[in-house]
Amino acid sequence: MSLKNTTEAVFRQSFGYDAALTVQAPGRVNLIGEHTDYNDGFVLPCAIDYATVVSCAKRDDRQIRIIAVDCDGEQDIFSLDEPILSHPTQQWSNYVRGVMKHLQQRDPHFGGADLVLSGNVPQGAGLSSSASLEVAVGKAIQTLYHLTLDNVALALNGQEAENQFVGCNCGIMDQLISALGKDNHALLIDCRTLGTRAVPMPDNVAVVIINSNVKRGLVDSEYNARREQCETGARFFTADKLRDVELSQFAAVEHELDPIVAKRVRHVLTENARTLAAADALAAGDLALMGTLMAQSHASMRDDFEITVPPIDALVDIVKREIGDKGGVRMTGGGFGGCIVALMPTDRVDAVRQAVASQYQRETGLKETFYVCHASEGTAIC
Ligand code: GAF
Repeated sequence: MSLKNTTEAVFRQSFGYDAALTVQAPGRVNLIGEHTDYNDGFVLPCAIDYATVVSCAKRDDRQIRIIAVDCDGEQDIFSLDEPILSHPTQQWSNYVRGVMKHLQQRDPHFGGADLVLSGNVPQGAGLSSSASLEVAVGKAIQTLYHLTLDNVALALNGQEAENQFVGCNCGIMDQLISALGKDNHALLIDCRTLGTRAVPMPDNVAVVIINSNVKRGLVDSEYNARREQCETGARFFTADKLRDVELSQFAAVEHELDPIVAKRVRHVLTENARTLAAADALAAGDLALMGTLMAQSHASMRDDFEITVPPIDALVDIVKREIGDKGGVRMTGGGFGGCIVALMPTDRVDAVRQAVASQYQRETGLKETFYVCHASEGTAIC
């Protein structure tokens, strides 16, 4: 049964009437440009064909009722007329509560709603299941109540909810690509202006995502530490953000910086340059150049930003050996586990799948999960 059929059927069974509409918002994979978004830099993600789906209807009171199909049908209910506080035990409902609270601050012209949620974005894999939930819930209320907020505002609202309500200090990439993704395209996003350029995916190229299934620990604390190190670097240059620092400027004074901060700054500055080059390489269908840039990105995340872990490095090496210069592969997302992303001719996918199946577990003791994805449209009514 499709997600939409599921949420609509659960809606009918649970609330005793039909949902007025169903919306979806996708997860994402970032092709290149890691830890650059909160430095006002460039990223090149695409939305994927895994999504969170919300069936919904207006209520004529000020209550929000929600059912999470994937959490054993757990429910939450709260009022828009009382201060919206964190749920003490149900983490999933804090994404919904946070979105509602911040939406009220942006545009209070909405009332109650019944919502049923379900999704197939792998959770905890670094593919932005939470951003897709935030954007989907925002889209549901925007559509039900004809709010004048556009999809960029829904993305900013989701980020605000995540930063201020859930307490995770993420950048804007994940929510923005979930809101604006374009079928068969990646988006080059300027995280300072939020301007985007759609970059067509070349014909016969597969987007492969492989989950290392490394248990991710310390992700939040390490993420925040990286952010602080980047801010320290920007302050050294009396810059607002590392986006304002030139590579030549950095090279001239690199030795004066704290060595760890210097490595973090080098990653961000070189990653921004690689991301801009990658958008052009992808647009030109130049998979060999894409491969070189993705390999450099991975090395920079491993050696300078220090966010990869040995099983992820092993997985990247296995795929690299198999695809050679016919494609690219790197870790994707915040780091410390999660997924790798690879671009390759579609006729190579089976060989890569087999190579990973026969080598990854032997080398690391872990079993991978393999996804062949399609670059997809952002949030929409289903
Ligand atoms: C996580 C964050 F949510 C993003 O904002 C981004 O910083 C990413 O890590 C690293 O590129 O997904």
